[in-house]
Amino acid sequence: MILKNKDITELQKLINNAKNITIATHINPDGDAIGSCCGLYHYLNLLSKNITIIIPNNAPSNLNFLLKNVNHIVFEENVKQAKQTFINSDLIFVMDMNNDNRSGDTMGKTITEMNSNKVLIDHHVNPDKYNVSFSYPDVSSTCEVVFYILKKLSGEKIFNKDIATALYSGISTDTGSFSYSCNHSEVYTAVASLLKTGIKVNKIHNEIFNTYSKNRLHLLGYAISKKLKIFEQQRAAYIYLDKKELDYYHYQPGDLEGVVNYCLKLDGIDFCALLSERDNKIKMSFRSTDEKIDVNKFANKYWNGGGHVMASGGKGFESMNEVREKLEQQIKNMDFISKD
Ligand SMILES: [Mn+2]
Repeated sequence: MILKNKDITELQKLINNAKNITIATHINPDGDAIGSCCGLYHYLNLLSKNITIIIPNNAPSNLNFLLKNVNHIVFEENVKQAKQTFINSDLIFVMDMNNDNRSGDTMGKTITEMNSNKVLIDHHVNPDKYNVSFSYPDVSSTCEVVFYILKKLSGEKIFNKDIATALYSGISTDTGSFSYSCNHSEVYTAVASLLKTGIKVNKIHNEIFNTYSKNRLHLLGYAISKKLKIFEQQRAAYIYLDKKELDYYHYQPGDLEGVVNYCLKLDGIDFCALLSERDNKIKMSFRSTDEKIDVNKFANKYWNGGGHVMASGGKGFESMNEVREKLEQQIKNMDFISKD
């Protein structure tokens, strides 16, 4: 991945001139969102800046270890303080999202209203315009992009354990522990550099992936054994979970993280979806095993969403039954394979 010198020079200037820096990311922050914010935070901390991370809502509890000793505000819990922090900041970083709206309506609007300089660091397709943009859809994760930026700004020696832990967390979660979106040798070179700081991969892996509650594990078992529909002929499958089922298993944010991928463990399945009922919508995740099945396009065309070629999300505003009917028709028509 080649960064443009012009962007780095511009970024350097913006950082030098900024005192108060705010780092923002998307709603329902995942490992890459939190990791990229924290990696950048720990770097800027070395430069003695006044830094705040603002996340729209709480991160899943398995990511809290990254936010320990990090100055951060949860927007929905503290709107007033969060808004004031945005107003006071002379530089805003927009991380792991392609436009302000991905922070949710209120936080998104707040970011858009700000006149301060804004820098985008992301790997989703179709980004909006920012003062400086580091948008690399072919890179595994935003954390990997942050790695290259920091290395270019200050050299590899700048990485410490805090930066490395955060960036490693995002790279490993966004690649499903190095099982997809990581066909570039560069990502392993980046990880090798991070490991030189002395971080322990097994410890981080345990923190992130092996901290299920009993309820979460039971919910996973139930979803797979009772709520999985398979369409062998179309090589497709999906899991659907109603609100009352999520309530029964005391659903916590993050509990469905990775559940969609279990459908792809089936031999002969190339496209899958996870449908889960939320307050006024059906939340949807899509995955595919092949670039030819572009689930970003599919989510964009039919389900008010998008993301990446092989991993995307969307939402349906009808009832679960109606959404399922529509999806099943699309599966039968093989609409997930783009015809244009
Ligand atoms: Mn990401």
